[in-house]
Amino acid sequence: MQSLVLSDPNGNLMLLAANSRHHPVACRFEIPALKKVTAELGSPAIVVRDGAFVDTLEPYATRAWRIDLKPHTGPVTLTLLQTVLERDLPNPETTLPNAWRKDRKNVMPNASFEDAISEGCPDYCRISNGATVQEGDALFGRRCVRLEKSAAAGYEFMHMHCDPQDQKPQTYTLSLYLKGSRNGLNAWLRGTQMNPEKPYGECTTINLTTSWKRYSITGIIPARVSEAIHEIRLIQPGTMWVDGVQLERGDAPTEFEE
Ligand SMILES: [Ca+2]
Repeated sequence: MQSLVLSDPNGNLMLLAANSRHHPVACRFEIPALKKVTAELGSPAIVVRDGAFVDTLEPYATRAWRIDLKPHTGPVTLTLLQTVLERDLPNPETTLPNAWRKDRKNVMPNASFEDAISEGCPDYCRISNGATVQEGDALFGRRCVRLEKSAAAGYEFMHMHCDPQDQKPQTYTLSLYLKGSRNGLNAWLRGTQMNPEKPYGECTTINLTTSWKRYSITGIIPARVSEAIHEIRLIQPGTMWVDGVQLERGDAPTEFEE
């Protein structure tokens, strides 16, 4: 929270407050001589009690309050008490450099799409308009990603960002579980920085089934790679579900770890 009191030449006071972070903050403003607070911007009616008032500022909220003080002598202090509402804090994985979990077998963050700070979009991923996070019917945890392609041209996709920062080129295997709305539905899996000398990186075409099945590709990811995109595309009209993505060292997928 940032807060500031301004005054004009006539002594009128304005209290400004801004929440510069992505979580809500419950605030208590204590000003001993406080008589009245009038909201000028972005706040409901404020009740002053015992020289203090409270408000909860949503992420990136701004407030402006006109302040009236009782007669007083000497300087007046403003005390701002803040409580971060932790239930809304994002998963710390969202601040991973290079989106790489270097100490884990599965270096891919948010590997089963349980975290979605922006509603409908899994953290660390970029998705096309036909893709969304689905609540329920997941293979791991509560959520999976659903891609729905209409009969129109083009394709639906999800890009998963993860840049391994190994000192030397390293063999990795990318695996994930997929399910289709019909047997034979076509999908395409690739790693743009996996065997990057290939035109599309390492890739494979997949014929989906209507039950969850695991698919994988293996290749060498260069040292200290950047902009490594791991992509799954739905090429034909239909629906595809995705869960349990794993990027791990070695040339074969091992048991999935969240
Ligand atoms: Ca999941």
